Amino acid sequence: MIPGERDLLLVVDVQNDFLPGGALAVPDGHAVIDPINRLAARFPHVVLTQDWHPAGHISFASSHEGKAPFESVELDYGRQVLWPDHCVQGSHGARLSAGLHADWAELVMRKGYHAHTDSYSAFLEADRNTRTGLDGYLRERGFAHLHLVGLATDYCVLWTALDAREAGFAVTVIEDAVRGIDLDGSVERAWATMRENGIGRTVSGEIG
Ligand code: VGL
Ligand code: ZN
Repeated sequence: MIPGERDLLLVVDVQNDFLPGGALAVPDGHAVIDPINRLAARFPHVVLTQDWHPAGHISFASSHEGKAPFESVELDYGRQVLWPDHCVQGSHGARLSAGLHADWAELVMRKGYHAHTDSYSAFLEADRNTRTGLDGYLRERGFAHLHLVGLATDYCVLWTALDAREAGFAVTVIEDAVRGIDLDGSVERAWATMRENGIGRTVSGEIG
């Protein structure tokens, strides 16, 4: 497949905190960087997402008395996994990896900036009601097919893929350019859910 004008490479959350040494390091997370750089060089259009939480964010275990990271709580919008403090606005951990070479990216879409709502998805926050505006932006730009890469397979990539599909885009996840956190088999479940929802799966060698 050769990327054209209606194809977009959507690079999810390739930030220091999700990479080795980061606050919420995804196992083997650094392995996505080389394939993403190769892909980014092939796509005429690239958009990046950036998890961008205020200090004291509701998704942080430290914001909930007696709770530890990777436990969960029931919030008004449903169940929320609690994470170590990560991707705090302006911090080193929140920065996009310096190893990422995609200077021609046309938009950096920040998400998760509302103190009381998380947002794994780059389209729709965890209340499943507040929209980020990305759908309108991509539609206005005329993109039809989103090719997803980045971190993490079972959280931000999964939810972004599902909401992109729901919004009517064709969606393909590039498996060697994603890695997951994998809490209780969540990576396996993520791939199954994506398959059931018509999301394609390919490898980076098929592109370019
Ligand atoms: C993510 C957990 C918390 C992700 C972001 O990028 O997948 N996961 N915040
Ligand atoms: Zn987050």
